[in-house]
Amino acid sequence: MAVRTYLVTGGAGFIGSNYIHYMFEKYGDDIRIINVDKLTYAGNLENLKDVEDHPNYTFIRADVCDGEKMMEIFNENDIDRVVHFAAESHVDRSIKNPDVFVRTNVLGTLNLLNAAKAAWENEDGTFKEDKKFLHVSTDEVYGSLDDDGGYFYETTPYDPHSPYSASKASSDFLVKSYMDTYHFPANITNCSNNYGPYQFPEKLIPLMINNALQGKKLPVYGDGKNVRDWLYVADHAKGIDMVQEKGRLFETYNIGGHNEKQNIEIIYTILDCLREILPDDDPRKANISEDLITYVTDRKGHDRRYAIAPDKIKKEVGWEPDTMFKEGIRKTIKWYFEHEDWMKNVTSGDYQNYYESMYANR
Ligand code: NAD
Ligand code: TDX
Repeated sequence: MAVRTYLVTGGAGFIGSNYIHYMFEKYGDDIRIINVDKLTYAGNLENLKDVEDHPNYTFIRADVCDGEKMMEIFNENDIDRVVHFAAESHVDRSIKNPDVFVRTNVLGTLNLLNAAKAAWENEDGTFKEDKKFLHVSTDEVYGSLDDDGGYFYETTPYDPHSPYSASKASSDFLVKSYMDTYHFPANITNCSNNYGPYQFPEKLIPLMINNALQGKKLPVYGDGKNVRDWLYVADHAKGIDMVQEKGRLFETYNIGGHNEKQNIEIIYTILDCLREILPDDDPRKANISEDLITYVTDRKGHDRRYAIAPDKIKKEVGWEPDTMFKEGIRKTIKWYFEHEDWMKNVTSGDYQNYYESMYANR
């Protein structure tokens, strides 16, 4: 079997690094991975320490907004698959500073589409065989659901509310337009909220774990009853791979495991798990208390509820999650608890300024 070359963008981030681990574990030497990442605050090469010496792994530090560089990477490598994760991904940051979201998420995606199209298109406008582009998107593009029911299907009209989700929706439409106009060989996946190792502690789960371990307040937005549909990150990686190999080209697939939880439920679960996992003689155990829960001003435009209907990916591709929430959240908490140094490193430097600016007067 010929070795297949993957171009992964944003591979030093949370989901990208988990995806690279998943792929090397699954395919070993049968694949080559080129990871293109700008290393923003969210990108961390520590996440990939155990693959950095793999002979089939290459890291290139580059900005997806650098169109010439993207073309150069395609010219120098015979890329078979693109998996495009690179993005600004945090809703709260997008509310404070939307511009970089449009730049990276929209222009960056356009550059990659152009580079892949230039490399893969034949003179007659058809595309070379077995070349595929997968655009990693989110359920947030569909908007917000009511408390009392309904799901996001692939046919649900887009209705983004935050600058983040609007930029992701724009990038999805660009990919759709390349498929419709040029017959560009792509898929889009729209996944629900991920959790697991290597997630930057600006997002709900690692932020609450880190704060609880330090005895810091647990800031709950609004009434704490907003609902997210949580999926263990390795199951997302599996879904992406299955869609690329078994899905129909030009199709969108929603990825989610029917695991809706209110934010406040997640926080109680984290506190319970920490009490269970921490040894009695660990001084951090004394910090773990419901008294840390603090209700703060709500996020602007806060989407109420997300819930994915995964019927299509299940039926057409045969994907189902492997890790149920009870097991996944325990594994995740254990991972953060055992990787104190990772947390210390990512929360040094700019993180304190970020935290102050987001939470100090909330
Ligand atoms: P992340 O913020 O942890 O990682 C993003 C990565 O992209 C980082 O390594 C960063 O350095 C890199 N990056 C940012 N700007 C770049 C640029 N201009 N050029 C090159 N690299 C750049 O994000 P994540 O949570 O891993 O999300 C990955 C993708 O999955 C995003 O497209 C996001 O929209 C999507 N997604 C995330 C979730 C979730 O729950 N986290 C759910 C569904 C979809
Ligand atoms: O301090 C907090 N307090 C709080 O109550 C934080 C950081 C979050 N929240 C709430 C807001 C949301 O209702 O928790 C929920 C989850 O928040 P985030 O972790 O910021 O995720 P969300 O806004 O749902 O977006 C995530 O899922 C979809 C990812 O960040 C996106 O990249 C992905 O597309």
